Amino acid sequence: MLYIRHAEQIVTVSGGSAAPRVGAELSHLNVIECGGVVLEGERIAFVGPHAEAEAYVQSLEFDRRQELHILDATGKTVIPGLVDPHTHLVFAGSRESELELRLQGATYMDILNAGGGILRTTEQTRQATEQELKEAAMIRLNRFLEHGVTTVEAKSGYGLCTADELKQLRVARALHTEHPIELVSTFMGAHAIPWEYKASPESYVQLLIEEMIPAVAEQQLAEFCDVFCEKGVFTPEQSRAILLAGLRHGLKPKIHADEILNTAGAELASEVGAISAEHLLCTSSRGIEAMAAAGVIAVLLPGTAFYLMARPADARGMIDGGVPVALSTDCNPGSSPTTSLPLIMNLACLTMKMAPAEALTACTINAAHAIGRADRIGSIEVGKQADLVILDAPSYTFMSYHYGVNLTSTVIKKGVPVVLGGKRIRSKATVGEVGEVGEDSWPE
Ligand code: IZC
Ligand code: ZN
Repeated sequence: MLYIRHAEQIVTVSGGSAAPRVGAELSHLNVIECGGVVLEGERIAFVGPHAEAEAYVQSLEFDRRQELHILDATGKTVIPGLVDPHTHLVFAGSRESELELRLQGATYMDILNAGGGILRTTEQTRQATEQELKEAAMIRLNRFLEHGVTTVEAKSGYGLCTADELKQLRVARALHTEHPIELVSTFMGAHAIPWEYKASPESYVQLLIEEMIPAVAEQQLAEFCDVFCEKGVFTPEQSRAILLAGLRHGLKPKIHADEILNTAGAELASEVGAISAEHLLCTSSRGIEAMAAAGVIAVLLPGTAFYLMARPADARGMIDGGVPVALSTDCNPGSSPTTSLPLIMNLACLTMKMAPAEALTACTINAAHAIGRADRIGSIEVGKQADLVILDAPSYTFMSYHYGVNLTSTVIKKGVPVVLGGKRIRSKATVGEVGEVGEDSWPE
């Protein structure tokens, strides 16, 4: 057992597991000022004010008290482990030259149309072995973990042929078992039209529908199916056909919508019953209304808008219009090469005028809803999985106040400390090993 004792603040984000939070609910964090959390195995056994936590611990039977390890959190803040619901985690190579091209005036789409961008990463990913892809993604996952992220969604989409899409998804599955971070996989073969289908994009759509989606579903390599619905990539009609094919095979729809231009992607997400629509930089008020009516979660990526020097999404219009909002890094080698979800929270506040409380909800319980995991993660509640972060700060507001600074002190995944003093301690720790890191003594 692990007792996180005497925290300045515990931000539980509790009471939102049934449905994603909308409107004013995004600000309801249910903060306990001065409290404790007790973890038993992989679960949260108790959370409450300090005096009650002490009493709970005192009430434990002698044997269980003997095996209690203590992490003193005086002056610190406990938050749920952060959840990143949109990443392109598994890829080979890098695209640093595109930054310079864009600074000279080229656009993201210019670069893609010239065979760079996603197609460049596809070339490199096709050439990489599973082991090489795994090692590269492992480094990114380690950085995510050091920033307090304990669950990550990972999309394929740099294979763009059956064999290499399956390869990417197998790497994600292997990482899920080998790394403390949990991965949730999305099939995104519809990320770009590969060069060999440039003259016949419809044939690629057919390949997606008839071969790739059935193979992914049969091998149970993904839960979701995503499409880059954008002018010059997949049309709304193609996107609809792909997402409906995914649905027929049990893959829930997600959609990259209205990122560069408004193609009514938000409306399409609502029509097909997508769990989430992502980006939404150019979504119209009609799109916002459609998403609110259908309960589609808006996964906003202010880091991508920042990095592409574009106007960010209308987060306020969405929150005030009743759309549940989540946030993500969009970690990818072209438009958002970052693993810092706390930086995304800063950007959400400073470029989209989200309040610090809204940003935290958007990176915890609403992000968990966006990947269908809110029953298990995203808040600090008894019975939920013990995924927690201890910040080196007296209040959660410091996460949005400091920027470009990592305040993550301790990360606990499934009840096991995996980051201590800001450093990863081991990739697969066991609870039995915790003694060496805590006070390991019983408070009288
Ligand atoms: O590799 O450019 N927008 N897909 C859609 C991306 C960005 C990732 C990339
Ligand atoms: Zn993306």
